[in-house]
Amino acid sequence: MGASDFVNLPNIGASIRRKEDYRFLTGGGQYTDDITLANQSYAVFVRSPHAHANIKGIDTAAARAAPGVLGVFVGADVAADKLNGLPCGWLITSTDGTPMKEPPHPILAQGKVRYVGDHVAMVVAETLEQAKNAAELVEVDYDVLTAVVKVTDAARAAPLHDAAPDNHCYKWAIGDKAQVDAAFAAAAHVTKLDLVNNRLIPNAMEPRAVIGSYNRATDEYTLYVSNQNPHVERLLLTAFVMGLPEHKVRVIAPDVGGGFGSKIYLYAEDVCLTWAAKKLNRSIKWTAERSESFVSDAHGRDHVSHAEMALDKDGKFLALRVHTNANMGAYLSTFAPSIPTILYATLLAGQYTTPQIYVEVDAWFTNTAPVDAYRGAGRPEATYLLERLVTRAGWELGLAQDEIRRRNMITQFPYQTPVALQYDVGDFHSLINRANELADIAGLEQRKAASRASGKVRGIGYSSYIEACGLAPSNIAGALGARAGLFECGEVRVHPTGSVTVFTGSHSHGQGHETTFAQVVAARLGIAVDQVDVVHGDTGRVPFGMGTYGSRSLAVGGSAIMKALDKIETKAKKIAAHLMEASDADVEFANGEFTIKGTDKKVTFGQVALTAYVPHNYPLDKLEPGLNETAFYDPTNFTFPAGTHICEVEIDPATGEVRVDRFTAVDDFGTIINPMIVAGQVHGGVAQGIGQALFERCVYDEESGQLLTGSMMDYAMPRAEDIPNFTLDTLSTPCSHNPLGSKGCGEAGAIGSPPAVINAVLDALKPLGVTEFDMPASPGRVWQAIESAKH
Ligand code: MCN
Repeated sequence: MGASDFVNLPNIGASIRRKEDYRFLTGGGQYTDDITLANQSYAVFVRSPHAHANIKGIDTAAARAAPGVLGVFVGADVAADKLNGLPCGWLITSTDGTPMKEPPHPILAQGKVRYVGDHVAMVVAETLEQAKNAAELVEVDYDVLTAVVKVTDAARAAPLHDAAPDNHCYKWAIGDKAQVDAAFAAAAHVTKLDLVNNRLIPNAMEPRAVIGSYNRATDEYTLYVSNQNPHVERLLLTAFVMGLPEHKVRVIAPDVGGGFGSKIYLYAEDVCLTWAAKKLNRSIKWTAERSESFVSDAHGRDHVSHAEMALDKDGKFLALRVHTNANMGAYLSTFAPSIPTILYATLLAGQYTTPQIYVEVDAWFTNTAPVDAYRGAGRPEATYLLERLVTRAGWELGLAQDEIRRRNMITQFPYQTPVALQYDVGDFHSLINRANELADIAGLEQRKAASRASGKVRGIGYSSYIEACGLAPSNIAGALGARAGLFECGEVRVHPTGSVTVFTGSHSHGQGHETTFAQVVAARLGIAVDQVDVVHGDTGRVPFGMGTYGSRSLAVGGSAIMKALDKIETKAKKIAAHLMEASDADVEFANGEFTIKGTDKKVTFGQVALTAYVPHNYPLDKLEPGLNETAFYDPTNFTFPAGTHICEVEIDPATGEVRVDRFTAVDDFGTIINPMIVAGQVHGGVAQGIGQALFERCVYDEESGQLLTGSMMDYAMPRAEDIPNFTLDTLSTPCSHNPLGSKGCGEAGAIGSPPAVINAVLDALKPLGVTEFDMPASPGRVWQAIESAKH
């Protein structure tokens, strides 16, 4: 079925309440920590208190002798058992043709620690309290080394790894430098900008948690883990680290309380518990404390960039030149190298016709927690840089924020950017026009005057983003360095009574797949949504899967389900044709009924399902019994959601406090399955974007490498009172290459919003002489900027 027919089916575009709400709102969710296995013990990790140190010795004798202790494991035990380090799933090749530096990432430190929170030892005991007490008794003799935390200091700092003597991981570039330089030489105007994209700490509501268990009778492991992609977790764990056959390990990611990217990765804890479960023949649980999450979850962003835009005298973009230093942290996390390259630089065309773009990225190791994908993963960094630069260029040329954007927007599709991506569809002018209407630009001057009258300043900021979701055709991903395919798998199992169970390789951890995927299946089969259940997150039940990230689940996972439904429909038509004594070519299927053109013959979907499983009247020579189909779908391109976000802020110059007064987002997600769930996704994403723009900033002490923002007291997350009621709308240009016409929506809010907020802050502060500002615009920093501008 094509996307144009699909969008008109019942239940598509319906704001059905989430099937999972009853479970979650009544406390019925089952998260990893809620699960207790027979014979369960508890693990506690001894983590490095130093950012950079050699380990001279570890004395575990007292810990081993402590009450209830079952085992104490250190790096030497890992080495003795010949476990590999954590693998990196993406290879970036430097401009000189050499592969990125890929130092070992041991699951327990091998002679050296490289960030505060690095894993030194694991203690397993009968109770959590006993494990904690024994962990206190592990004596580690450290020889402390100097630490580096800032990406721009890495080149001059003491090396973290033998494999990277200058702490340099790779230098990567895209675009035609000579053409860009020529365009700059001929430009009427050049706008320049230095900016920092602040490091963020993910803070999913549910901390990471793991239970490792082993069955001696069958030689099988079961791993419960709060994770976004259980099959990928299993593949990395078995094939790359432990050398186990995959079928001997079952990974279950039950209800997961948010991930935002931070639960994509294979972490040291996951391997340690699986490994020790067999050694001790016990099931073992570990649940991160919040302070452990702060130091050990993969962080996000952390770029320092210089950008230049060349323009003609009318404000048309001629060329863009960008250099970015990206912080990888102490080790390469699972997909880290791809974030500041493939998912960042390729997005720097934005919505604009900039004919020439050249981007250079240097990635560095520092004594900080590893950095990897965090909601948006590279695209927020690209959007922030570009949308700040565009607004600045407009101001320098005396053009309003919407005007400079309009002058440069792409209008012809498909559009090939100079940085590899090809946008299939879009309507950027309609998005900005609608956003302008909803944001009441006409009333802005009056609102500014009212703010002034009360001693405040008011400003407005635009951001017209485009992003790439549903990564990516496997062959292209492979050519770009991915060490995995990026397809998805779906299985549709029709039961004899006509109800359906769908198995998807995507993982829902707040996105509502159990509802929206059920809507897709119910719409196609003409049955009620409550007749469809969705199963995910279990390698023992789902055939295969690449998981959830990059807002891919509907566009890729949903398309796999659509392919399986095509197969179901084809087979069901044959059964129906047999029942109606007709040719299957004459059978039509709509609204759950099979009919024969030009006759009044019909059979229902339920009758066909029953016939498939009770094949008394069945063409067994031509058809197998059963109605159960599996499909794999490999996308042929990214999907390209786009939108314009407009933020309006009011600032009190006396305190530096920024209040977001209005936030308008008009987005194009193609065909929308459930508008309420999509709005929820946009709300969450924009709230996170406002968090980055106004509050959140991970700070390490530059001398000691200690994490200064290591708790909720020091790391400011946005609260409900910080977020206004959003004004949202959507327009649709259906994705041209998947059967749903849908584009991803899960990250758009976090991608589009930060530059809108900061452009608004700068607009408001212009009359006070403030011209530059790095996120977050927290009161102290804004007040400081206002004071500095006075002198
Ligand atoms: N949807 C829809 N119509 C569309 C697009 C999506 O109805 N045109 C629905 C989907 O069917 C799905 C939801 O909206 O129910 C999000 O879909 P999609 O955009 O495909 O994104 P994913 O499901 O792949 O979710 C991943 C995305 C990412 S990458 C991050 S990070 C993120 C996010 O989703 N993390 C989240 N949203 C989150 N929401 C919660 N509550 N928790 C997280 O950790």
